[in-house]
Amino acid sequence: MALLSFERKYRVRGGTLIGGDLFDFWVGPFYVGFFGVTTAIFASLGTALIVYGAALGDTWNIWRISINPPDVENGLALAPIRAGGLWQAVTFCALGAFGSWALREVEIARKLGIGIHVPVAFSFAIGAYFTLEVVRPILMGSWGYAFPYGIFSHLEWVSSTGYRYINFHYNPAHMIAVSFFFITTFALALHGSLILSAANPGKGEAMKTPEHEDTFFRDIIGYSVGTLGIHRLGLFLALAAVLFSAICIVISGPVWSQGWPEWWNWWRNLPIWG
Ligand code: 07D
Ligand code: 07D
Ligand code: U10
Repeated sequence: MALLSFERKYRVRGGTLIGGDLFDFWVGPFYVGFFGVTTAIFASLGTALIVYGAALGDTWNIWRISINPPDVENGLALAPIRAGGLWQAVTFCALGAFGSWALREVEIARKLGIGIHVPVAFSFAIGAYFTLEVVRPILMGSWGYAFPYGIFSHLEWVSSTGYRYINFHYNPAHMIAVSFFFITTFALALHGSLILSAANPGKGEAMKTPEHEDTFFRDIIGYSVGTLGIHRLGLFLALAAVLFSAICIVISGPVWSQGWPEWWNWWRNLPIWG
């Protein structure tokens, strides 16, 4: 019940980006809005196209269903529906749905009078997807370089694309991205455990304060980033992980087409080794 009174106070009209009062209402727990309607249309259409693609294919095994992009030879042209055109339509729907979802987040943030940090963060994920499915294929001259929509098939794509460059671990941007993912989970583990430690000091004791949290880290490493600072840091780390992921894949092919281990020859070729 507490949540309902909260919702009555904060579920206000206005703040929409488009369409004024049209669709400015809720269905059950969900805010609808113009972009909720476009999300529902794109997501339903995209899902229906995937099911249609599965029906055209040779399996209903959920792990093996795959909607493949056109052959590399098709280049950047529109493809026949059974030869990659379906993949193109699904990609269009996916971008429509993800973009609509981000804009719906913006409208909700505007209603609440809060910042748009959440949609900005989501935009980085959309950016990585856009890089994989649109930017890199265009730079390489064919939709055939994009990943297919299937649970196992998209793993095959990651593996074969990795081996195409001999050992993807040698990609310097992949190294930075992987490290940022590791740092992100490390930071979240530290943050989650620190907050819970202050909230659960022991039976019968009062909850401890942010000063205790600060002091823990001053005592152990001589510095505390602060209670707001850790959230800024967390967001930065997570977004950097995704940004460097997008960089690592967009340079694979368009910028460097040999194996990634060879890229490191610049080190051996430094004049300082004599
Ligand atoms: C927990 C939030 C909930 C989201 C979930 C995903 C679908 C797909 C569609 C059958 C953390 C919902 C899934 C709607 C069903 C069909 C056609 C987010 C959480 C539960 N992958 N990937 C998975 C996607 C890429 C890679 C799982 C999407 C790139 C590896 C799931 C995309 C590369 C592994 C999945 C995408 C890549 C996975 C769990 C889009 C590099 C695994 C995801 C749109 C980024 C893991 C069988 C998860 C696995 C896995 C979805 C893109 C690599 C099916 C939607 C091409 C190496 N990916 N993926 O928990 O078990 O995310 O695979 O870009 O090992 Mg993938
Ligand atoms: C693209 C997801 C976007 C999602 C969106 C939302 C729905 C709705 C609905 C649940 C980017 C979708 C929402 C569908 C769902 C409901 C209701 C996120 C995206 C918009 N790698 N590698 C990465 C590691 C190796 C290779 C990134 C580790 C091998 C290739 C990350 C290892 C080879 C590519 C990463 C490892 C190889 C990558 C992925 C270890 C294979 C990429 C994260 C320990 C032989 C991909 C932009 C990411 C990339 C990528 C980690 C190993 C190849 C840094 C830890 C050596 C080809 N790898 N990798 O990008 O950069 O998320 O993509 O071995 O393309 Mg790698
Ligand atoms: C954080 C936090 C914090 C909190 C928090 C959180 C971060 C300050 C205060 C939040 C964190 C959590 C709750 C923890 C758990 C979260 C995760 C592990 C992340 C992963 C999340 C999930 C896996 C859940 C994903 C669920 C989703 C996306 C909801 C699915 C909803 C729908 C399908 C409906 C979407 C609504 C729309 C489109 C708006 C419009 C609505 C309508 C028109 C009505 C309904 C629509 C129809 C009838 C049409 C049908 C078609 C649709 C919807 C399209 C979909 C197609 C399908 C085929 C399904 O920091 O501390 O605490 O809590």
